[in-house]
Amino acid sequence: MERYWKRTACPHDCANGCGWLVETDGEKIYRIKGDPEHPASKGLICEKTAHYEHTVHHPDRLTTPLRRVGKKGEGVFEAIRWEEAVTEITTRWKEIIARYGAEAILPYSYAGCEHKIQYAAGHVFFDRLGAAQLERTICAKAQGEGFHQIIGSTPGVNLCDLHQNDYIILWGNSVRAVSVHACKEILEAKKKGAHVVLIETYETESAELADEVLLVRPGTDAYLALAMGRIQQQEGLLDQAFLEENSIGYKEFLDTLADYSAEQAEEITGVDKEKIRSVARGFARAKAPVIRVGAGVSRHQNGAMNVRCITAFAALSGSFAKKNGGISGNISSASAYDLSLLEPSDVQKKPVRTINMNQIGSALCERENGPIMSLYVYSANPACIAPNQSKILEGLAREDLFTVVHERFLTDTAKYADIVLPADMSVEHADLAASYGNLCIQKTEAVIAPAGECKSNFDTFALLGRAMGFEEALFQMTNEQVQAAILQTVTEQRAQLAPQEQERFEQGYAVLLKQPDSCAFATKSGKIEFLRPDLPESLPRYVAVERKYPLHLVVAPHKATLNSSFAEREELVEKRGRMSLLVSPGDAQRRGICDGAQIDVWNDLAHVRFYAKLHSGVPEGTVVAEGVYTQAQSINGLTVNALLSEELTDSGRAATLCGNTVEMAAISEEFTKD
Ligand SMILES: Nc1nc2c(c(=O)[nH]1)N[C@H]1C(S)=C(S)[C@@H](COP(=O)(O)OP(=O)(O)OC[C@H]3O[C@@H](n4cnc5c(=O)[nH]c(N)nc54)[C@H](O)[C@@H]3O)O[C@H]1N2
Ligand SMILES: Nc1nc2c(c(=O)[nH]1)N[C@H]1C(S)=C(S)[C@@H](COP(=O)(O)OP(=O)(O)OC[C@H]3O[C@@H](n4cnc5c(=O)[nH]c(N)nc54)[C@H](O)[C@@H]3O)O[C@H]1N2
Ligand SMILES: [Mo]
Repeated sequence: MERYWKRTACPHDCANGCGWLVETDGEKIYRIKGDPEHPASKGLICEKTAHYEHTVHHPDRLTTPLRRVGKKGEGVFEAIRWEEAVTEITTRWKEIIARYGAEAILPYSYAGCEHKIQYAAGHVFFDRLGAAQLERTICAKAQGEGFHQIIGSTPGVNLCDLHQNDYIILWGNSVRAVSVHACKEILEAKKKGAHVVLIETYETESAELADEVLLVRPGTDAYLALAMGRIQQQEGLLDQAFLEENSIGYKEFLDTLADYSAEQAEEITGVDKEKIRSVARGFARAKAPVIRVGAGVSRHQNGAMNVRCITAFAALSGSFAKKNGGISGNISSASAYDLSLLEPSDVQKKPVRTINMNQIGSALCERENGPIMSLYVYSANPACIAPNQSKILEGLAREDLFTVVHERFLTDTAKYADIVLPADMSVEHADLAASYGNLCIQKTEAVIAPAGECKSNFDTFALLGRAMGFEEALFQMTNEQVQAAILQTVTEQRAQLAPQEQERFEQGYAVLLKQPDSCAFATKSGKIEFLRPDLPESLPRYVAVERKYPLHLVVAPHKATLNSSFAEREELVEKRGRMSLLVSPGDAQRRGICDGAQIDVWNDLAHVRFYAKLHSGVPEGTVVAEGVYTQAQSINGLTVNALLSEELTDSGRAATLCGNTVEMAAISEEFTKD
């Protein structure tokens, strides 16, 4: 059959939102390449998706519904028909609703597919069912809150514009792992003389891009930011005119800066005070300064405050008014779509209980306030990615918990399911792509038919809705019809596109929305709000966090995989290597730990075994776990997530993934250096 290229977009949870061209004959995908006409990704794609045809046509893909015949977690299933699966699910749910009420049913989903229709596909269904609600805050909610408290929803700098900057701070952003495009933009900026600073907890690969590397004690960034503000204040580097015109409460804020000093900053953050002075000066004097803020700094007990303080620092020298200046990290093109069709309309008929997705382990194990009797997981893999893994596994193993998992592969979570439903992939359905690293939007359509009996999230909820007897029009629709219905409302952002751009969007090209003026702050006052008397913390300040164990555990993304996704791809998993903990040589030596040896790592939650990987770029007192591993890839059945607590951030009720502490020891009898 004749092969041709079709335009589509990467569906993964990643700020880049790359454009793809896929080679197909209408039945199979043969090759994937970057779409050179995508305004942000400009023809580049990452190593994970370069051979996405291997994921789409992987022999391990789930292609039929399954019923569990083995023990929970064992992964032994028999194939069943969709009708049987749907009957079993709806029968069990009706029984549970009659006995415990609908709030005993809990959906669990995140951004396995970032595209807007599949992401939100279950919201109306579970609202209609009256199920418990899930707070979807595992990722960057505290980061968002931190920005929101000072600059509102002002969209920041596009990743694809970083080539314009002459001073770039990568603040807790593992750009080499998570964004090939930003790297290219930064390299282009460097060719024109840009200065790049990396502020990190350890020397990531991104250090190769940096002229200066500042390694901080995790969670102390707010102090660093405010001390740099103090230095600018003392050295006359503040942009008073900008602050006067564009902010409120800056005088009150400046009054508090006397509490911060470079000397004390060195003590608290561990960064040399001369380096701190140099960055404070360099950022203020630059013509086009920008700070790319990653989510890592916000994944702490003081996480939203860290982001608020970094943003306050960016404001003091007027960076927002400079060329492509200010903050990058607060941008999203999702609001170009009116997604109200996929959101419950009458904001909850009666209030239902809410479960925070970071506390799923406790929620499943807790019985007193009415137990969760059924869990429906889609586009997520909680057994691997959520905090407090031991508790989650204990909950998932409950014999009386009816678990349904809609998945592409038999993940660790799916192994605990009573019923598994096969999910299709983005090249097999229509959807709407948006990004959280640039302002691109793109309409996608099915390139090939779904594998086997796979169904999209939306089609599955429509089927379940009809089977439950729900009569709403939404449950009678298909992906294509939902896409068309959403696009009928031309939002303000899409209306601003030039006619030829609107045409290109209709034809499936990615288009870039208009970037608003960087000083049109989307706050109540229209200005940067240093002073917020309505918040518990009225001004940005450093909040210290108590630590129990001597080593600070940081989790970080790995470039070869994406959270627990891509575990099916052996070549990527191999590149990543075995489950290791990056340890400073000093901390290792003090505990008699050799490079490559197995170690026991623990805190109040669990004992997890790792291979020690000595790394001179990890400061003493910090240990790092890159990547998300599966149980089969682990040594003792647990991964780093067993050491992460369910504690939530200061604002945003997000995960404190980087705010945990541990101790470690060598395992002498099982010394396995190789
Ligand atoms: N290859 C790959 N790409 C990915 C992902 C992946 O797993 N792999 N995950 C995707 C997802 S879901 C997301 S949300 C994004 C995340 O992308 P980013 O926002 O860039 O990454 P983070 O996970 O926030 O982690 C970035 C860095 O934060 C640092 N960090 C942690 N705590 C602190 C701190 O207190 N101070 C400072 N200065 N730094 C700190 C960590 O050391 C880490 O290197 O990437 C997406 N892209
Ligand atoms: N240790 C550690 N833990 C982490 C992180 C970390 O860096 N380190 N990162 C954290 C972050 S930032 C995030 S956002 C979360 C992410 O956590 P999750 O959102 O759970 O992300 P994934 O692990 O990628 O799992 C997504 C699952 O969705 C499935 N999927 C993909 N597309 C579809 C679809 O269209 N339909 C259905 N039904 N399923 C689909 C995939 O096969 C995959 O198994 O993890 C967090 N946990
Ligand atoms: Mo995330």
